[in-house]
Amino acid sequence: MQTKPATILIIDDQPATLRSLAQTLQGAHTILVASTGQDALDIARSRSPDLILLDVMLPDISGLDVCRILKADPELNGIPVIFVTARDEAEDEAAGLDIGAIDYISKPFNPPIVRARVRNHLELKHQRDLLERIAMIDGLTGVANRRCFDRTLKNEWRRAMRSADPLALVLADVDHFKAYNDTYGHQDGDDCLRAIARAFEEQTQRSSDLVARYGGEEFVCLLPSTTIDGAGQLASALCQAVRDLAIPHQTSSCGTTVSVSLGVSCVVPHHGLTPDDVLRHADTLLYRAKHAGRNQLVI
Ligand code: GH3
Ligand code: MG
Ligand code: MG
Ligand code: MG
Repeated sequence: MQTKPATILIIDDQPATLRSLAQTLQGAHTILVASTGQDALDIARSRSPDLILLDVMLPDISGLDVCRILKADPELNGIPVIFVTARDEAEDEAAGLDIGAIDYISKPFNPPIVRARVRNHLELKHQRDLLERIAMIDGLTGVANRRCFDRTLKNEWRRAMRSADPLALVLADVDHFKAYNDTYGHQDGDDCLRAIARAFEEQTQRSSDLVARYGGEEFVCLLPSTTIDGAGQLASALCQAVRDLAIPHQTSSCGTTVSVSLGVSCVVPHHGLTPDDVLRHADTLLYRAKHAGRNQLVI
């Protein structure tokens, strides 16, 4: 069942219909209302509702076009749209469902049926959101996984390109981790990765920073709006935080405890450069840190 209260956006140009729909659904939900297509789109963008009830005939943009715009927007197309309309011909309903609406309710509507359909669609949305969150988390360490990192990098890249802000990356690889597993066993190896992930999360302070497990014993920190100096300071803190864990590693060539090597890269994204270029650069620097003796960072 639905756990947290849902936010529902109701769009209709008739004040009486808006009122009766809001009354039908009030109680367990936060209700937002709009009477034009443009307002609806603005509110959808700023409030990301869990569900949209959409009239077809509106004074500015038709409800069908509002739905098309929502479904074409990668950040909004996950919001289920239910048409609530006086246009009750079969072809109208088919057209609405064809452009991506999840359901179609004819006016005059029956309040208990509206409530039941809304409840069912909210429950499905809740389950989908849950699955999506699980699909973004690394099962071993609980930090973001590679899929989440790739997606966030793409979004942050676009954002940084628009704002001409620097975007920094820190790539970290555990030193002599094969030897660690061979000496202490895979179970301790897993514990070690969990401890490093936790330490990295503790060091990254900004809500926009992302720590992800990039691969086996590699982690990556994505740092939006961060200069190379800022990223270097964080990388240095990460390196120290792993030393401070003081996890014994007797078969390491670069100390007696577990350590990491890091590559730090920072760019202001522009055309002609791709996220892969920055990752490759960080990887090259990480490789240099390994060759320079490990347990250190290279910028
Ligand atoms: P280097 O200092 O050059 O990075 O040496 P390394 O031994 O860390 O590098 P290598 O790539 O040879 O070995 C990586 C090791 O990480 C091998 C692999 O078994 C281990 N590893 C990868 N994923 C996991 C995991 O999920 N759990 C455990 N316990 N070990 C893992
Ligand atoms: Mg209307
Ligand atoms: Mg590695
Ligand atoms: Mg390694």
